[in-house]
Parts: sequence; C-alpha cells; structure tokens
Amino acid sequence: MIKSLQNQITQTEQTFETDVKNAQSIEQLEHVRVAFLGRHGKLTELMKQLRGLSTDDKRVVGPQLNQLKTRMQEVYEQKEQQLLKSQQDEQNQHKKDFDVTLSRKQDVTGGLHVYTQIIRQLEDIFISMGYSIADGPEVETGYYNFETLNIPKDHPARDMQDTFWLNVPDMLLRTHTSTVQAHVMETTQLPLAVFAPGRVYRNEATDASHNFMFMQAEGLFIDKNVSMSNLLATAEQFLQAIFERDDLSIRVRPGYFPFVEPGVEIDAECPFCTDGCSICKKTKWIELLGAGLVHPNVLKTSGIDQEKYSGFAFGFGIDRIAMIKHNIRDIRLFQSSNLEFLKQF
Ligand code: FA5
Repeated sequence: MIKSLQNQITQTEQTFETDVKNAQSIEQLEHVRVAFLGRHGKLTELMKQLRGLSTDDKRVVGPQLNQLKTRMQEVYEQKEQQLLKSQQDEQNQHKKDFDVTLSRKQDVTGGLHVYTQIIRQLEDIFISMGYSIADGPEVETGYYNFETLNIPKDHPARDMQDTFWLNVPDMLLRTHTSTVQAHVMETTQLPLAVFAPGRVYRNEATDASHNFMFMQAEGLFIDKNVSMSNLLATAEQFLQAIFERDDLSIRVRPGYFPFVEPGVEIDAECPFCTDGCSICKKTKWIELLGAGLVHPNVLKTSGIDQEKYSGFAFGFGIDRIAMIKHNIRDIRLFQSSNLEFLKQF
C-alpha cells in the first residue's frame, strides 16, 4: 500500500512537471493547476489515500506528500512568472511596433448635411449685411403662427397652410418661419434686422417638390422710413450672393400674404441659362421669395408704433434654394437615409 502511494507521488510529480513545462499560456497553466493542486485535484486525491495507512507509514508518506505540494507550488509559480513576463514582453513589442503615422484604410468620415451648409452660407450673407440670427420654437401656439400675423381665428387664410394641430388646444407645429416675427418684435429694441432659418411642417401629401417637413428662412427688418426699394435691394443682393452671380436680376409680381401690405412674390433670373432650361422650366425665371412691407396690424399687435416705424419681411424655402444650386430633382432626398446622395455634399 505504502509502495503504491509512493509510486503515485513520484509519477504525479513527473507528470505535473511535464504538463507545466508544456503550458504555453496563463490559461493552459491554470488548467494544470486546477487538475493537480485544485480542490478536487490529484494532490487532494493522494492526501485522501493517506487515511488508509498505518500510523508509522503515515509518518513516512505524510512529509513526502507535503514536499510534493511545496515542490508543485514552486514549479507552478516559477512557470507563472515566466509566462507573465513573456506576455508583458510581447505587449511591449506590440506597442513599439505600432506605427502612429499609419492611416486607416477605408476611413468613413461624416460631413455637414447640405441643409447645414446652405444655412451657414445664408447666415454669413445676412450677418455681412448687418442682420442677427434669430430662432423660434417649432411647437407653437396659434397666436404666433396666425394671430400675430394678421390671420385671426376662422379666417380663410388659415387654409393657405395645411396645419398639423397637436392634441393640446391651440398648439401646432409651425407652418412657416414667419412665427419668429412677433417673438423678435416683442423682445428686440428697434431698429431690428433678423434672419431666422428653421424647420417647418405642413400637413400635405409629398411629391418631388413638396415635403411635410422642410426648411424655411425668414428675414425681418424694421426701422424708420423702410420702403419697398429697401426690400428689393436686399433681395437682389442676397440672391446674387447665394447663387454667386453678380449680374443676377430679380423681378416682382403681386402676391398675397395676410401679414404684408403690399405683398409680392420675387423671382430671380435663372442663374443657369440665358434662354430657358429644365431648372427654370424654360421660363428664364425662378420663383423664390414671398415678401412685402410688414402689415400695420402686425406691427400694432407686437406693440410697435406703425406711425413711426415700418418694415419689410420675406420668406423662402431653403430646400428650394439647395435644389436649384445643386440641381436636385426630388426634395425628399434631403431627409432620406440615402448615403450615396448625402455623400455628394
Ligand atoms: C410662406 O410660408 C410665408 N411665410 C413667406 C413670407 C414671409 C411671405 C414673409 C411674406 C413675408 P409660402 O407658403 O409660399 O409662404 O412658403 C414659402 C416657401 O416655402 C415656398 O416658396 C416654397 O419654397 C416653400 N414651401 C412651401 N410649401 C412647401 C412644401 N410643402 N415643401 C417644400 N417647400 C415648401
């Protein structure tokens, strides 16, 4: 019995040493440790056999088993140190070989959306003309979307812009950026000149030139003795700047908007042709702005003395400007997830 246990002790030591030697990684070494030194490992198994020996034999084999345990732990720890060191060396080498100047292949970078690009250009143009940039809420009250703009409750002009009403009484998604007018007039000292780009919503069916959510911009200028010629000069200057054509002329047609009097529609000469093309639909003109002199009722509602002050306002679709500038055929592309389209800008 004692002989058999002593043989097993010698064999266990040899197998353990071979297995430890062969372990290539910390994980493999851990497997060996569990198999030999773990709670249910080989060493525990040998210890259990000690119970069947006589007291004299126990005195002989007991110390041998303890020696085996100490030896196994030493061998294990030595190997563990060795593996940890080579792991560390490998990591250091990897860091040394890492070339920070290498660029990654197929780098995917984002870019500014075409809306943002056009809005920034427009803002730069208006800031250079002395305007400041204004903003307003997209969730609005009927008061700011209609009443301050001379469109009382039940007035038929409310039907000119199909409205998304919310479930909260008198709340809506703004149908145009003209809502910013009263907000600004209530809070800004005169004279004032503001440019307000932003998102607007209309409860309309979509097609290639109409969306239910799109971008508009509003211009508002209030001072003493503001006239139609100030409006036309401003319109001409900004249209020339945005289409990068110094010789671009404009033309004016009568138009109806309840918040301006007189109201006009302003067209720009087609920047892309001289005798008609597909962009201007062979007319040589492109419809761009709704505009006019601010209606006295609008000034009055915002507490401005209409005897002393006058002003002009204009509004336009930013999508339309972007479509003309980049020859885009379908307005719905702007808000699609079509990366091929978006990547062009
Ligand atoms: C207005 O919204 C007026 N607030 C503009 C205005 C401001 C007039 C200040 C006078 C003084 P209108 O509904 O025409 O006007 O819209 C202006 C522009 O928004 C249009 O010329 C068009 O370019 C754009 N637009 C209108 N509806 C849509 C739509 N469904 N999809 C895309 N663009 C649209």
